[in-house]
Formats: sequence, structure tokens, C-alpha cells
Amino acid sequence: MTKLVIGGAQMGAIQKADSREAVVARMIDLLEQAAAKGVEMLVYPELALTTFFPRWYMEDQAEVDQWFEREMPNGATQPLFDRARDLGIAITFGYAELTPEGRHFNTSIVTDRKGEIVGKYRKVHLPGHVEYDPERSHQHLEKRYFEPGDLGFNVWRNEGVIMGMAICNDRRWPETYRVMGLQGVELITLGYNTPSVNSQMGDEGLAKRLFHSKLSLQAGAYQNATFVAGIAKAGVEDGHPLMGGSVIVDPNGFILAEASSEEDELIFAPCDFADCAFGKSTIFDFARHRRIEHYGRITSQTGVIEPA
Ligand code: CDV
Repeated sequence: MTKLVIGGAQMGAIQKADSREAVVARMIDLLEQAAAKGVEMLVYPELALTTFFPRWYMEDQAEVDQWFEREMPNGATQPLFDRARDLGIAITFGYAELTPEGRHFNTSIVTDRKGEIVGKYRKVHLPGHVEYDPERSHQHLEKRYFEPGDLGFNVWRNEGVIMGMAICNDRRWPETYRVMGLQGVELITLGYNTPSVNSQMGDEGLAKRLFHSKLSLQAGAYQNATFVAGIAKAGVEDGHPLMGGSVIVDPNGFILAEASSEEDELIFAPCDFADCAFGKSTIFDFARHRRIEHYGRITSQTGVIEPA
């Protein structure tokens, strides 16, 4: 069974005016720090290359498209891929993807330790709204700028580990983890941009928001006997605060490493993937214990249907 040192490259704020090149330089700096700590795989946040642009309402599609990448790697990100390959570190990060057919996705990729892309995921659960909402303290327009991912929750054998990806809001949905759990997942990597403030409940408080994030990540890990790395983009972006709280969680749901700042910060943990076996072969031995004859509503029904 494989052992890997997993790192989380939490990133601090990225302002609207910051260039891709400046951001990639920060990502490479985190990569160098990770190499010095023996990290073999490094997880970056959702939409890691730019500010969290879905907070801005835009009507001009050309203005929207400037936040998207038409190919990956590209000129701005090639230095990151090159340095990761030279250091022998697998990486995963999120970016806004514009396909040759003109489709827009909130995407993440994962590489092997040779810098080759081995997997791609497109965010399934898109939060927020389509039109400008004057009732909210800030906008969250993912439903306007992206279409729901069309690739599903796949896993890949990468560096001796069965790994899969999810993005931000996906972490709050048990289905995300279970679909990968049913493919034997041992490591789920996930980047996020979570505003520190609830746009529809201003007095909610940061502690509750951090709790909900960890609760979801820890439950997903435990209930599927998998490691989970949830890594934030944090800090104040053009006046809009994003929370930190990046964690690496083990298959028992315990937090192995946790960020303490809202800035660029490396966290890491040695992970022995043999630790997934006990849960997968006992209490969460799906083949023995799941009762799919009672789970039909999970895939046949979207919203709540209350009894008459
Ligand atoms: N980027 C996100 O998906 N953010 C959501 C917020 C809007 C709640 C999240 O689930 O963290």
C-alpha cells in the first residue's frame, strides 16, 4: 500500500488586478515550500489562478471570458507544471475552463508526479444565482457563468492511490463522496472559495461557517473511509472576505493538518493509504451493508416531497 505526503497550498487573496503570472509565481513559491517538507502531492484551491470573479455581476460575455482558460497548461501556467515535474510533485488546482465549443465550466485537473494531467473534473453543484440579486449583501453568480459539470465524479489510479476531485460546494453533499466511495476512492481533493459572510444571513458568524465546512469534509472522509484534503482560497479580495480553514482529514474523520491563517500557507501530512482499508472492509463495507433497494429517491427525486 502507498504512502504519500499530501500538502495543501492554501492561497490568500487574489485581487482583480493581479495577473495570472503573479499568481502562478505564488503557487510556485508554495510548491518550493512543499518540496522542502517532502510533499509528494500538492492541492491548490478552486479557481486558483484568479480572483473569485463570480462575485462580480457582468453582462458583457467578452468581459466574463477574460477569467477563463482556453487550454491547460497554457502560457501562464506552464512554469507551474514545469516546476512541479522537476520537483516530482503531483498537483491539482482549479480554474475556469472555456472549451473550444464555447462551454464554460468550473474545473479542476490533477497531474501525476511527471507533470502530466491524468484527470479532469467539472464542478457539479453550482451554488448561487443567475441574475443580479439586490437582496444579497454580495453576489454569487456561479449559476450565471458556469454550466453544471458533465463529467461526473470519476476517480483515477494516480501514484498508487485511487483519487478523485470535487470543488467547493460539492463538499456539502454526501452524494459527492459516496459516488467516489463506490469506486474505492482513497483520496478526495477539493479546493474552495467560501465567503466569510453569508450573503443571506449577515449575522451567521465565521465560526459556524468554518464548522460546517469541517463537518462536511470530516463526515465525507469517515463515511467513505478516505483521506480528504479541502483547501481554501482565503483573505480579502477587493473588499470581500473569504474564509480559510483548509484541512487534511484522515479516513477516521480526524484532522491531520489545518491552516491557521487566511494567507498563502502550506499544510501537509504524511498519509498511509493502508489506513483506508479498515473502514472499507468493516463498517463501510458497501458490498455487504448497503441497501440500495431503499435508496431509489436519491437518484429519482431532486427536491423534497413531503407526505400528504
Ligand atoms: N465557491 C463555492 O461553491 N462557495 C459556496 C458558498 C457560496 C456557500 C460554498 O459552498 O462554500
